[in-house]
Amino acid sequence: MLPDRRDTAPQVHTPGELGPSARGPLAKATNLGRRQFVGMASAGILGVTFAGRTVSGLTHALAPQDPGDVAKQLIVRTADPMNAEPELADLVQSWITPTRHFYVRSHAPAPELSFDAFRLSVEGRVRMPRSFSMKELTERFESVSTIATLTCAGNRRNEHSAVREVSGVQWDAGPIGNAEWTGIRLSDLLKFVELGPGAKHVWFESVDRVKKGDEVIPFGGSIPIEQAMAEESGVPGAIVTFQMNGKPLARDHGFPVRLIVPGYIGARSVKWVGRILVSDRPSTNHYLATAYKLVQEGTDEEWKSQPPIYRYPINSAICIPGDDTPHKRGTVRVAGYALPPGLSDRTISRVELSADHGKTWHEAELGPDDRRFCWRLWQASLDVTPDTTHVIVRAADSKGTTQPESVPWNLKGYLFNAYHQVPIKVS
Ligand SMILES: Nc1nc2c(c(=O)[nH]1)N[C@H]1C(S)=C(S)[C@@H](COP(=O)(O)O)O[C@H]1N2
Ligand SMILES: [Mo]
Repeated sequence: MLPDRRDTAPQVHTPGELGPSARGPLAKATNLGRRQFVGMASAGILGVTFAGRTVSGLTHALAPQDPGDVAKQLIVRTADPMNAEPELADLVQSWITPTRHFYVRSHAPAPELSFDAFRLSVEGRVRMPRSFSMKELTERFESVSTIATLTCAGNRRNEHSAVREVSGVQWDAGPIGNAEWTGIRLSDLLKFVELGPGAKHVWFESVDRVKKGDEVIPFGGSIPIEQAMAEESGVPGAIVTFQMNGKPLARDHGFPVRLIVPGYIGARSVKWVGRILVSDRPSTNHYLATAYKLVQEGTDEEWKSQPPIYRYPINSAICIPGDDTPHKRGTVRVAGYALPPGLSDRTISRVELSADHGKTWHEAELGPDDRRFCWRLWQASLDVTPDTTHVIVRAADSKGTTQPESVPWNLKGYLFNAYHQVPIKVS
């Protein structure tokens, strides 16, 4: 079978939409000057308003006056389906990412669902398969809140593309965000229906409809049962989530219900989940069985033999400075984020910067919020000279794991986590 090229299909934006000096849809947000952003906003490219939903969940609740509405401030990479990321300088203004600056990554248009009518079924290798209304889910089980970073496996794909063109949404370093997620433990739901023999993987299936050639399939995936049942220091392995940052999920983020799997790539956090199926094997859904793998050539053999990506690796990015304004010799304020690998025993313990092509490294000041499964913000006053052409960042975690200096190219442009660098002009 041929590998899926669905999320590598040509994008709807024409180069002109991003402005004359941008390199078409591949242009890095950081290359766009302030004036251009304002221009884009007035042209409707930024500041796009997405309709959120209230818990009443009325499908007609689309008007901007609805309380759940979220006015997004994002750079739209593709509008249909919606794929958008924040300007990097906006991304690191706060440890909790406000929903308006939280990226959206959707493979198909967001379905319009009613809170009152929606049902989630739990079936497969369970003793009491059944479906739940949203009211039952929210009222019958204990409510839990967890802060966790969600990151797309395609974060920084544009850097893979700089080596050798990778098709797909040309993400800069913005499809990542740290939010508070409120819902119920997946483990509580599974305990309620009682796991049967051979329960090894938990599949999630969305009610969205992704066009794939002649077929229409739901987005889906699965996680191992150990992850579904895990709970470490109060962080559940997976949360059946209704709220983001204290508000009902916006439609683009999965209203009325999605999964959040702390430590796993964003693709495993299935939005608009309508079916949970317990199985003795990993999901056969395209997005688990075929996509989201690291392959070089893309032969049938390679797609089959590679394992699905579950956890994300350590990463970091410079978000400020994010434009090409020239700096004077002296100190420059540099800021960004660092993400520990998606493992329960890791946090970020060191972030280093270089302004001299990696000859010397300067330690950045780490932000106070230091939590497992969460990014850490950092900043520094870095000395720059006229010899400085780039600022480079690299992070290390609490077990001494560091970022690789470079990473092998892969066909889909996933998990780019080499040292991040931004160009800087010093006069
Ligand atoms: N149903 C559904 N769930 C989905 C997706 C999707 O396209 N459809 N995209 C996934 C991917 S690739 C990512 S990175 C995250 C993005 O979540 P967000 O849009 O809320 O930021 O959702 C995941 N869940
Ligand atoms: Mo993703």
